[in-house]
Amino acid sequence: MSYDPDNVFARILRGELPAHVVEETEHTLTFMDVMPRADGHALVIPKEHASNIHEISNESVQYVIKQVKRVASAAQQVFPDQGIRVVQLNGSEAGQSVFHLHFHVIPSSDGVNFGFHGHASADADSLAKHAARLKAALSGIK
Ligand code: DGP
Repeated sequence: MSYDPDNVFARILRGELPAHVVEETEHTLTFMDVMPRADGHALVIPKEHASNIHEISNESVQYVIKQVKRVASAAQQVFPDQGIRVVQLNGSEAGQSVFHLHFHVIPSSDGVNFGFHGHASADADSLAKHAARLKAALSGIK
């Protein structure tokens, strides 16, 4: 599909929209999902423009997957009693709603409704708190 350079994640990358950023690397950005499925729900995106997994270059996807692994490890440290789900959707038929490739990293516990999307925006204090906890955990992860 053709990439829309004005999708919300592209705008976050350009600094045109705010986000609770956990970490920026040369090739990726990690920030809190504004409609979290659970506390600590983070998103990892490439800086490369790609709508979905089919469009990302082999070089860029390596950086993204490495960062997903680091963020999953950080989430496990911050939420030691939970499991960590990594989810990635391609195409509206699969439930994708923002067409810039992204990986969800979601702390998950028994009893969570596994229907996928959150329904309400989280308050800014909660997003900032979880961004800070993940950021602190990431500082110790290679
Ligand atoms: P997906 O269905 O996989 O395309 O998930 C898109 C996610 O993006 C969804 O969980 C909500 C989140 N989201 C949508 N708009 C924004 C935004 O402006 N900022 C942030 N931080 N997250 C957003």
